Amino acid sequence: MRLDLYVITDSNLSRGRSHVQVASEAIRGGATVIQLRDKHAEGRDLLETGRALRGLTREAGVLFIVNDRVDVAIAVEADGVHVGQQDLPAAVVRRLVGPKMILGVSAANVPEARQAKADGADYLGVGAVFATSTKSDAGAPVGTEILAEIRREAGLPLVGIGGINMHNAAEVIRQGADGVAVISAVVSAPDIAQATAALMAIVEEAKRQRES
Ligand code: TZP
Ligand code: MG
Repeated sequence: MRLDLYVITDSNLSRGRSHVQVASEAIRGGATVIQLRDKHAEGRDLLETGRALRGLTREAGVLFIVNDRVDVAIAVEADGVHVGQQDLPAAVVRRLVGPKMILGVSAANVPEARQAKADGADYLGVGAVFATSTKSDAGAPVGTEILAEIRREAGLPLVGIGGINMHNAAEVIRQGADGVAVISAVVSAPDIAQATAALMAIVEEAKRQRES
């Protein structure tokens, strides 16, 4: 599971570009994971979009995760599904999707991370690391130090999420994240592929430094 640069689509922040356009540009720029996230789409539209993204990601060898919608994730044969603390409980989702599908869970602290692991999570999305206006209920920023703590305590791969951009992504990696998950830094950029590639270069360089 290569979590290095996890791009989450959001059609409200994409300057009119569709999920498919955003995803294909992000893939071109080197994203390693694409997550389909749409809080407003009707099931039928989401299914159609999910099928299109499944095709694109499969062709590119990029992981494809569906946010919240377990039913859509199963129907389009996504690689995984991601749930937050207010969605269906991770243990229930694990039973629904079976042992093979990747299960991602959002965690803001050590108890949530431990519970997610016990419930069968494969990776964690930890945040919001920094302040963000993208998600209105993201809560107070948790900062970067918690990343190392959660990694130690839960022992699961993790991505930092929330307010991550070119200026702070390296710090997230230095603190022990396996990757960064972003919406606005990529999806709202004038050139999505270029923004993805620039962020990817920062993540890779921070990983090299961490390992040397
Ligand atoms: N979960 C926690 S913060 C967040 C989500 C979905 C929003 C991330 O968006 P951005 O624009 O990268 O801050
Ligand atoms: Mg959710």
